[in-house]
Amino acid sequence: MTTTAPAPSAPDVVQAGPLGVAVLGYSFMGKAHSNAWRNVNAFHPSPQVAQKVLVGRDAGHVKEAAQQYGWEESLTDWRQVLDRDDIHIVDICTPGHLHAEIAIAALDAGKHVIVEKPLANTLAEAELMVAAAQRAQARGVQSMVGFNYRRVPALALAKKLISEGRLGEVRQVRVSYLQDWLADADAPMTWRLRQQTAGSGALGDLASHAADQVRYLCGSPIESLTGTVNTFVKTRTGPDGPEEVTVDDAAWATLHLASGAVASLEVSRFATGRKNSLEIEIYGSAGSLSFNLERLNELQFFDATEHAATQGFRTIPVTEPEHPYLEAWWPAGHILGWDSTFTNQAADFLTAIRTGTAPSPSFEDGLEVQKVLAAIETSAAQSGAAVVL
Ligand code: SOE
Repeated sequence: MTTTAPAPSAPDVVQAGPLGVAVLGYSFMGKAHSNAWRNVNAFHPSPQVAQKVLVGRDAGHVKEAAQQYGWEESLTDWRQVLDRDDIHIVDICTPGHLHAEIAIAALDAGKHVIVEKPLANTLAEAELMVAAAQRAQARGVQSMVGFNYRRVPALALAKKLISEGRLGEVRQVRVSYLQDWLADADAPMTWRLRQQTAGSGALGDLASHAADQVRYLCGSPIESLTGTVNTFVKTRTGPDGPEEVTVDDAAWATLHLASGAVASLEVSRFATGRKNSLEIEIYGSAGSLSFNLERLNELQFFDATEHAATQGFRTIPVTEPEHPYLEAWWPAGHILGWDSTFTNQAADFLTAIRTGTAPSPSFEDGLEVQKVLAAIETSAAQSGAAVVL
């Protein structure tokens, strides 16, 4: 008797020709993602996209933004893009409280979905999103969470060096992500300071990147942690007068990885003078790496296997075509900026869609980061007690 394996289900989505994109949200992240979709055709040869629709709540503002960022049209209702055959990719750059509803509806409608980090505002939402992503994946519909710093060439190189064993056994990691845009106590209320819309403060905004980098670079799950959070300015002026700040301004944690490595994490939007300082140091038995986003074309490498007389941290200028992502860009020595990481991210997502391979970081990765954020909050609420993830 012969058994026939079930035929793989045909993807619901078009795999040839330009892929139509809709971006939801047109402020900071919507602008960064729009710029990526505009540039990806020019720098990354294979996948072609068409900038179809920009969606936002304010008809006048979104129309203006759509014209400025190169979109064919603008809409105010995200549901309309789900009914359209010319939209293949939905890119969600809205405040966090809308991520789950939109992502699940879009995946169920057969659209490939990319969601800006953090994946969701709560663990429960993130779990529902993972379930929707798994249902969609079975139909060839892809999803990804936008941790764009995985697409910094120097950090992708760091990952490669660690994977190749150039650092030996990784034992210690220090990651800090410091900004100062809230240090002024008179800075106004925004959606990022309301738990209802943002989920959390520096945790979701910055610790999500930091925790993702720890998981990505070390290639190991985070098993347990202790943490604390703080809100320095408890009231801000909103549109209707004084309003309570319901999220953290800064957070700290010690993370224990399954590999045995230990990482310290510190994030803040109150670090006066630090504008966008993501610093990562990784110490292994055979070498160390150090990176600062404010010098994103450089990676510091200490090779402990070199002769002691000539040892020392040296700067690798990460601008060669041999380095990750850079063959698609400029000649050696011609540096990239923060915006290029989003273009690299768009290119990776498109390649995954074209080749039918699961993109990374997945919604599952987003969920794992969400667990870290929730555990830091739990630990903080229990006076720094250890929390197992
Ligand atoms: C704001 O703090 C922010 O834009 C984050 O939301 C981004 O993820 C980070 O890349 C830069 O800072």
